[in-house]
Formats: sequence, structure tokens, C-alpha cells
Amino acid sequence: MKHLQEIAKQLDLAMLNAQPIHQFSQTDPFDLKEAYDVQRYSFAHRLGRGEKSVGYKLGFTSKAKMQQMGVHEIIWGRLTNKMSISAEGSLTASAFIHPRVEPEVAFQICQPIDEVLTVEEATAYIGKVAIALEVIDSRYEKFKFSLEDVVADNCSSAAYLLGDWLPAQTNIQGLPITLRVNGEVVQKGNSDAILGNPLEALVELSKMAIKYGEIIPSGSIILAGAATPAAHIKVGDRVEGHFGELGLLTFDVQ
Ligand code: OOG
Ligand code: MG
Repeated sequence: MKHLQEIAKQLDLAMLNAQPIHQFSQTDPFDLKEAYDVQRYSFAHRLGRGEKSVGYKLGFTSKAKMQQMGVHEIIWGRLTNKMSISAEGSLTASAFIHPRVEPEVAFQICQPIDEVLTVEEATAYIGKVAIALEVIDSRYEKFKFSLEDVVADNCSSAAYLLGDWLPAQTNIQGLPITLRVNGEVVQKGNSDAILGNPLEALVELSKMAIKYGEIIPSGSIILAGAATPAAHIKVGDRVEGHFGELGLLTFDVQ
């Protein structure tokens, strides 16, 4: 019997103190199911401090991200209200270990997901869509992890910035995406890099929900996963995500 609760506490403290820890896969390995147990236990610490669960994020839904991090399986993690960066807001670098930013799209779902959906069915579950930037921050040294490590670490969830919510029918397919840091292009891609069609992220989410016995509540925010590799950010940076005709998202790192 491994001490999954103890591992969850260590990950929570690493996040709170912005101090990296060793990968568990190298000393105290656990399997994928146990990794998701650790994720839930660790997330419970956040909820215990008054944070509110607001949704889910998918990870490794693009080849670009899989290749960058060497993990080749889709994963899911959890979001709280405290992770939200407000529009025109800024990110405090000292609260993170080695933050990176990546461009995504987001959905707000308008009915609970309690069955495996097809991409056609998924459309009816979308209440609104938005462009998004996710800040990830691995709690592991050197941002290195196995599949199980990263799942336990809530899939590196750290912060996110959402654009204005747009009507569900807004086209989010084939959107050209450019990520700039201090005006310089650091990543370029397209929203279709997310599973060939970002709506497929909801299909994957529905499969995860059924596999792990959860119902996704109506109103949940869903981050579809990054369309490009993530880019490093540091104090003083101005980050901009350009999403074609859907416009621009920006924040400062202080
Ligand atoms: C894991 C999280 C992956 C995405 O969008 O693919 C992710 C990581 O890269 O640290 O958020
Ligand atoms: Mg992401």
C-alpha cells in the first residue's frame, strides 16, 4: 500500500511553496489509477482552502505537446477559480516554479456530461466558447515527469486566462494561432492541431469522465489542450496570444 495521501500532500506543498520536488516515478512509483487518486486527494487540499472547482483541462491533445514533453497519452486535470487570471491581469512569477504558457481554446458546457459523446453529440453540450491561454507549472524538478507523475501533479495546472465567452456556434476550427512574448513570435500553430478539431476534446473528456466514474457538471469550463508547445515565461514578460479573427489575449508577468 503506497502512501498516496502523503504524495498528494507533498505535491500540494510543492505548489504552495513554489519549490520543486523529485519525480515519484523514480523512487516510489504508482500506476495511472493511483495517479488520478493522488490528483483528487491533492485537489481536495485546494478545495479545503476555499478554492472552488470550476472545470477541467485536457493535456496532450496535440502532437506538438506530446513531442515536447515525451508523454503520448491524453490526460485530464482540474481547475479552480483561484487559477483564473483576470482580463488585463498579471501573473505573479514568484508564485510559480518554472511557469510556461500555451495557447488553447475553452468551452463552457451547458448540460452535464454523463455518457460517452460523439463529436456530433458534443455540439449540444457547448454553451459558450472562448480563446484561452494556459499557464502550466510542473511541481517536478526540471519540468520532467512520467505519465503517472504528471497526472498526480494535476497535469501541471497552474493558471489560465479566458477571453470573453462567445456564442456556442462561433467557429473555433482552423484558427491560426501565434504566441508572442515581448513582441517576438515564440510559437505558431492552428487550433486544429488539437485532435484535428478542438471539439474532439469534449469527446475525450466524456471518455475520461465515464472511465473514472465522474459526471461533468453543467457550467464547467473545459480547456481543450494546447495547440502548440509551451513557451517559457519570466518576470517582466508581456505575453500575447493571437487567435486569428477571434482576437488577442494578453497578460504581464510581474
Ligand atoms: C502537462 C500538461 C499538458 C496541454 O495542454 O497539453 C497540457 C505539461 O505539459 O506539463 O496542459
Ligand atoms: Mg494545457
